[in-house]
Amino acid sequence: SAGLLSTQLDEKWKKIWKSHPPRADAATSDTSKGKYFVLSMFPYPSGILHIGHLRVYTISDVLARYRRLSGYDVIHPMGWDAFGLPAENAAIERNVDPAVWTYSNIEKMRAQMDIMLADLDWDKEVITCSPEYYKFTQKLFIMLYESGYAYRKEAVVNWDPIEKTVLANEQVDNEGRSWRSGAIVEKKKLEQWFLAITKLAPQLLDDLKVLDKWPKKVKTMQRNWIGKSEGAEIQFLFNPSSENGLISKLGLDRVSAFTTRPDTLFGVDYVALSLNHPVSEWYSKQHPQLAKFLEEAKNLPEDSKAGFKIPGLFLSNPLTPDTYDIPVFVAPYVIGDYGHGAVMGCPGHDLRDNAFWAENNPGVEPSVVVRPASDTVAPGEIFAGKDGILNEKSGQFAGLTSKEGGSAIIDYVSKLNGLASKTTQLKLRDWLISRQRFWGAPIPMIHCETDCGIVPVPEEDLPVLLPDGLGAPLSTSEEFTKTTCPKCGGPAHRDTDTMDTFMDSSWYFFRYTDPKNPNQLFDYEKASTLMPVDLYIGGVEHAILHLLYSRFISKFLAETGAWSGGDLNGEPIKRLVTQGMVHGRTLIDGETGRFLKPEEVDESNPQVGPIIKSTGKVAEISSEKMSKSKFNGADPVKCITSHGADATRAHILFQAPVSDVLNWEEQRIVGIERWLARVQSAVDSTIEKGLDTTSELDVSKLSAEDVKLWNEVQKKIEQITAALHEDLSMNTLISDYMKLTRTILNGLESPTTSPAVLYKSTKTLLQLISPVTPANAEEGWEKLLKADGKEWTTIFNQRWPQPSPIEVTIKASGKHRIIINGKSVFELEITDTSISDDELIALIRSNGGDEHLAGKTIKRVIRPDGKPAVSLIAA
Ligand code: ANZ
Ligand code: ZN
Repeated sequence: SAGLLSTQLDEKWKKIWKSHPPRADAATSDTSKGKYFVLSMFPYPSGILHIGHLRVYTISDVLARYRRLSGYDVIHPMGWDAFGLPAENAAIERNVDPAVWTYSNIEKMRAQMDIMLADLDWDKEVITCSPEYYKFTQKLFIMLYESGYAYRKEAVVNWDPIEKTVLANEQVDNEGRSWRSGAIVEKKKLEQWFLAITKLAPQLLDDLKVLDKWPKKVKTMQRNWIGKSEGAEIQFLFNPSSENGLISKLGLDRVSAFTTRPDTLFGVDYVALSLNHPVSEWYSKQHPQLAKFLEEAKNLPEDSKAGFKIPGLFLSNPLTPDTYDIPVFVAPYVIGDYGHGAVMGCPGHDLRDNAFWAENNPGVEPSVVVRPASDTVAPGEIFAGKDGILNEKSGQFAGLTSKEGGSAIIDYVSKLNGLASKTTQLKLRDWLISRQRFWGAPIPMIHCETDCGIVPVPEEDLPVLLPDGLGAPLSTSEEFTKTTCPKCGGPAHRDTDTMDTFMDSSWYFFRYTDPKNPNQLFDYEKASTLMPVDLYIGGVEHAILHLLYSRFISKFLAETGAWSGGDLNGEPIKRLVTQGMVHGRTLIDGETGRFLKPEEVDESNPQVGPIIKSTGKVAEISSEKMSKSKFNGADPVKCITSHGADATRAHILFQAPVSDVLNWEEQRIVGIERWLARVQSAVDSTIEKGLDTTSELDVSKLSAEDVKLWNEVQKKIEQITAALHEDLSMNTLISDYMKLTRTILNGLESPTTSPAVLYKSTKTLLQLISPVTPANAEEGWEKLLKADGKEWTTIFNQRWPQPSPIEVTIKASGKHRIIINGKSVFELEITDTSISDDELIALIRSNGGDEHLAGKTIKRVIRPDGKPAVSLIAA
């Protein structure tokens, strides 16, 4: 029978599932295995479901459906990361309310997820820009504030001159460009809100150890981001008799510097200060030239060699406390908020210091205090290795290795005058969350104009609603800004910053556990039962920030007792899978390098490849990140409308392992379509053969072929289950489906296989494919039930198949071939054909099998029907 087209199948089953939700039947649903939380990174509602979304949501949908079928109480929610710049820009450009724009996009994308047959818990949906949600983002902020994790600080911030907003350090790339606009970021000083993520840095670092189901690569990225350096803090004193006035005016009598190389202390030729170091700032008031330098240097890159020598100012090296001979520079290469914002300059051993020294003290030889352990340094070069030997300039420490020498010097100085001590430093900075933008959660703080300072908005007044507006910053709305102080009732104004959208996404998975709670972020019990997330799937581009912020907030929430913290020290995610990018098939004119539109080539002859219509030459094909300018984008919805959701889902899983780049080639979907047609024809032939729905198989009546088919099906159950349960090898999953379908079709063609085995095998096939191709599975299932004279009930109320291989007793006595893990190892006389498995294993072991089975356990004993052989599967 021709059956329905795949696209018609989608429609048919979508409709039926709407009125008979496949999960409504709580009575039959067995959730004995406990909860399973499958989370996929929620999308930004751009309005278009792109191919990357299709990939991630297919993976999560398949795994959620599989877990549900296996008896887990699954939560598989969806939501929208709905605040952020694009809505605001759309508002400004097109004069539409960002809320209207966002909600209509959400509407469109929900429908697109429906088209892909994603089975989502829509009753748990969260939308971060809805007041019901951001009320609690605001409450979370106040909780952080009240626990001392949120504070205000004047800071030099990264200013994106195009987007006109402050950016977090993380949003600026190595070249100093904004991740948003690509513009070179400027430095500006503003009062900002920070979250003290560094307070939890030790835990964030240590607990990477408990995340044994995270990709190594992601953990390494997080570790490097936190960037813990072991080293020392060294203090350089000002001459107390000098007249620089620092001591009296600022209470400053020293400069502290962090170093990872205390072994180079004898080689300090200068000290350099950051532009905003208190000493730099104080001196800039005395020296107009320095003030001018600071102004200019602000916008210089961090690798600039510029410097300003503070005239007449000298420090002493703690090794020689009374000699004030170290000059002091102000230099943009010193980072203001790393270490102490000061560097002990060792131009003899550090490349950056060397470049700086050469620029600012041309011709003056740097001090060299360490030599390489083995070879020598070429003339004109410096030794910057960390594994040298201290030379004769290092006095009593000469001859020690860098490591020993560094420790010995710290010990010595700390005893001598306490001016050195061991410390560690982090690269991680506190999280700057203030944004001067409109489309975000307003920071729920009030600035009293009388005496109360900064006061949190009382809980009963939350949420602080965004005013209606078309994207202008909140500071421009007097109606929003003007308020009264909750403490004294006097005049006050609201904080006009909104929160970084990473704040919205740092806790959304908690909200899924209790999405409608009107009073709290979530209920303690609910979150403590459902968290941590068992499996999180998303793009590797979120490996650092989103995941680090989520870990921080989750640990904070555990610390404040909002949830139990689970069994992973408050970690929110047990297992993480980062799916690879989807690349598009890109056509290039080899002569000009020009990207070609699909309509510019003739692809009617697959043998020759795509011919460029205008030149008659063959176009080059490559696979590249999808972009409009390369005409290589793919529209998932279009693919689904022409091939059906099932085929599209299977295709995207089949093309590459989940973590690899996937080269999207739509025409290859024909292989999947052929397979799905074979599945339906297996169902049809099973019915044509005459249904035998006997529930118990009578093993003694089975033919050798029956047993073979049966056991192959069982093996596939095992492999497919492993792929879905633990390995997440979704591409081999699809090839296993294809092999199993072949096996069953072969069985159907054979005259000696029995209908009972075929019926059970076909049923099993449908169940196994149901997570990936739900409409085809349901269609086949309905056909089988109908042929059996039964009413349809959904295949999703069935339990996941369990393998039960048939073991057949040895029928012939005499010499048997012994096969271990597929390899024939020796021959053995077996006379007792009714020998038990255990006796048989003992017999094989004692007759030379031990050698082949050393350290292994026997997983399975197979006695092929009627053949003089025994096969052992051992691991
Ligand atoms: C002396 C020295 C000698 C250094 C030498 C290195 C090599 P990591 O490993 O990244 O932590 N440093 C310290 N504070 C700084 C700041 N605020 N801005 C720029 N550089 C700073 O780097 C630590 C090293 O970076 C420190 O060790 C210091 O230079 C520099 F042969 O001290 B070192
Ligand atoms: Zn007040």
